[in-house]
Amino acid sequence: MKIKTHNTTPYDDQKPGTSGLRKKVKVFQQTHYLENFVQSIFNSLDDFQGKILVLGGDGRYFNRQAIQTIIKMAAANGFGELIIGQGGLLSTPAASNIIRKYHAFGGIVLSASHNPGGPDEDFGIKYNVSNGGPAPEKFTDALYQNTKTINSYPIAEIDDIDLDNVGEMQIGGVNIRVIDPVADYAELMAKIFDFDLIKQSIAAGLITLKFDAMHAITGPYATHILEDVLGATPGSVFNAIPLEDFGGGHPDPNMAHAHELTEIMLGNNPPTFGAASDGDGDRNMVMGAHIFVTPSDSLAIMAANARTIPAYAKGISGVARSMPTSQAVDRVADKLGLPCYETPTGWKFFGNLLDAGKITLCGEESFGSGSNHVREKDGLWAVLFWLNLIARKRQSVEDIVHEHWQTYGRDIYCRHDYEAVDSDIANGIVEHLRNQLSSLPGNSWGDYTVKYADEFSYTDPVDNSVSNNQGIRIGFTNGSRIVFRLSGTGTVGATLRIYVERYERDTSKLKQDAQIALTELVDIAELLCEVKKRTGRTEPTVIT
Ligand code: VG1
Ligand code: CO
Repeated sequence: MKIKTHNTTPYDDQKPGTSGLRKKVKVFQQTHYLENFVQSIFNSLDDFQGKILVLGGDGRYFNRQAIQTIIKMAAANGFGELIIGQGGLLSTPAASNIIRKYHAFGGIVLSASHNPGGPDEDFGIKYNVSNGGPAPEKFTDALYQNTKTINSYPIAEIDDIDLDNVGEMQIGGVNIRVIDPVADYAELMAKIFDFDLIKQSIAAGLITLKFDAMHAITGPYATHILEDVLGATPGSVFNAIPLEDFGGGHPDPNMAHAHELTEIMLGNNPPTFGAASDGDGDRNMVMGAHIFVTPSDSLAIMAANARTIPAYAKGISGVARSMPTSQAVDRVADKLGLPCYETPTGWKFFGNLLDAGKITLCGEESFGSGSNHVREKDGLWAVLFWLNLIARKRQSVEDIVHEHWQTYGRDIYCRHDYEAVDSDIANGIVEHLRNQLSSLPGNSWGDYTVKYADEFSYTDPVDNSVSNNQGIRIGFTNGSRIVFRLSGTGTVGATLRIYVERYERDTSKLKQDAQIALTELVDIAELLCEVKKRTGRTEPTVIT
């Protein structure tokens, strides 16, 4: 195998965000841009010679080309074996599973997740470590330092690899395996859930379902598992063919972007269950007939009912949620006597807790939930969890949610996103909030009196690493909260996220409309952050 070394110069914008490096495709297409980042990953690793690297992506535009480059660089850097999803495809949770199952050294996942795809849209790249999870901050910080000094990279001068056929080949001492992206994942799901029971419930008509794959990676996974294995009517999975531009849409499973599913579920004669997933398959939206389940409630309901699922029948060790996620799961943990951890946003912070066995389930308000079965959030896993739960309880989604609220009270929740805000204005908003923190406690607006106001920082209970500046929290004496933070996954300007929640214990008021119930808090949020005033906008870009 002939190896060529290219000289290069650093780019100054390769700092990984919440979930890897995400940029416009055009940025990645600059000379040596992708190569610099990939080589900086390899330069941050020790002792990987001869070991296994997993490669796959969500199939968006530039995926195929990037994979070929990475194969040649991984071979030149000395990896012994590459395991690649057929067509260069692997959902994020499937990649995590493959890394774990085949004891790989790590994996590179190509995805910009819920961001749009296409020549003028987004691409992304992320490194996952040997536990199958996103590399921790310690690694991404070192990687960023390496991107600033990189001056060369080696690349193998070999032909492009045929990724369309499953098989194995040896190229210059490197073993290259192209595998079915779905098989290992489907096998894992069958071990976790009661497939026979779900199958019976579908056959008996207790469960009818629609799954919107949003022209993204879960199409083949969901079609195989839900239709072929579990017997859902053909066509239950729609938008099932992955497209490089996701059909022009945002592959983001919320009511704004998964509007086809939303119309079905809120319309006439809906099926009993509806779900959607995102670009790379790690997010999920769960709906029932005429009801949307907030991701924070979904996590709480899963925690409360974990014992109904075969893999968690013996109970769970603990739970975790990201800081802006509602406190619904905390109430379940409290009642069940389970430890509950509050982490910064991003799945990488759950890895240590899962590895140490401190938690079994975890989730985020951003339509992500998962368990110790892999080290990424997992969209289809959440869907199967709900199907298994419905089949066991023989109740509708609506009844399950309402019963949960009756027991625990309801954390009424919503998130307002202001996207593509001028970065200086966004930083000004954060600075303005920061300056108010010390004077806020004690201030009142109507029923809302500030109990605490701080900037979240996290000390990992396993390795004691500290992560500062993880968002601004304003807590009120009645248990309500407002959280502000800037997104770390956007590619244009800055995105301000405002998370609002209010706890309702009065059983006669549980079914209120969230937007109405949160009006006052949303007004207080504006008073504090002045996003409308400072940007001239009249409403958020997206409300979820
Ligand atoms: C967003 C979400 C966060 C999630 C991250 C990656 O990050 O808020 O909860 O972990 O996306 O999800 P941010 O920094 O933009 O708020 V995925 O499905 O895009 O990999
Ligand atoms: Co995703």
